[in-house]
Amino acid sequence: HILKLFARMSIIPSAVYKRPFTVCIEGNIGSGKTTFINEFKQYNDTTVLQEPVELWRNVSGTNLLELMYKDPGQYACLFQSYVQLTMLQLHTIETPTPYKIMERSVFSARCFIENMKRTKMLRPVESVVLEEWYNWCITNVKLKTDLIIYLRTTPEVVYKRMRERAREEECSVSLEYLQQVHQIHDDWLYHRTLFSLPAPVITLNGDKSIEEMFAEVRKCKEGFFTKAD
Ligand code: DCP
Repeated sequence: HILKLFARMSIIPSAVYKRPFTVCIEGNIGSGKTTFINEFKQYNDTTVLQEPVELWRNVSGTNLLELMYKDPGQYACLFQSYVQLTMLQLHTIETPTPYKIMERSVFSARCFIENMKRTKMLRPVESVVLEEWYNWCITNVKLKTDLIIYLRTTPEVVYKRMRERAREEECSVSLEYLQQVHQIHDDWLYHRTLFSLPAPVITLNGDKSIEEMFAEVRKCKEGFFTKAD
C-alpha cells in the first residue's frame, strides 16, 4: 500500500543524487518517531537525523526542556526559539547520502508554537516574533522536503506511552496537552485545514505495536532504501 502511494507520487530514487531525498517523520509526542527512524540506521545510503532533544536538555549546562515545562511563562518562547534554530541546523546540514530522514522539522515546531499561542503559554508578541522568524526562514533558507510520514495516533495511546517511558521533564504533561498537540498535527497533516503542506504526506497508524510498525517500515525500506552490506 505504501509503495503504491510512493509510486503515485512519482518518488523516483534515481532523481535524488544531486540533493538528498528528504523525509520528515512527524507525529505527536510519544507517537514512535524515534523507533521508526532508528530502523533506517542500517542503510548506508541514508542519513538519519534524530531530533536534537539532548541539545535542548543541555544548553551550556541548562536543561531548557525542563524549564519550558516547569515555567512556560518564562521559558516557552526561549525554548521554541532554540528548537527552531536546532531544527534549521538539521535541515541545512550537508549529508553524504542520497537519502536523508529527519525526526520532526521546523514545520512541525510550528504546531507547538500554535498550541502555546492558543493556550496563552506564549504572549502574543512572543508568538509574533517566532512566526516572523519562521516566515523569514521558509522564504529565505533552502528547506527542501520531499515527503512527510505522519505517524497518526490517538492521544490516549501516546499518553500511556509517555507515562511508561517516564521522561522526567514530561511528568507534568497532561492528556489534555497531548489532545491539543494531536489536534493541531491532525488539522495540519490529516484534515489539511491549518498550515500549508511543504511536501506530500503519507499517514501511518502510529497506534500500532512496534512490531506492526516495523512491518510498515520494512515495506518503505524495501522499495526505496538500499540495505548496507
Ligand atoms: N517539544 C516541544 N516543542 C517542539 C518540539 C518538541 O515542546 N517544537 C517537546 C515535546 C516533548 C519533547 O519536546 O516533551 C520531545 O517531543 P517529540 O514529540 O518531538 O519527541 P518524542 O521523543 O516524544 O518522539 P517519539 O516518542 O515519537 O519518538
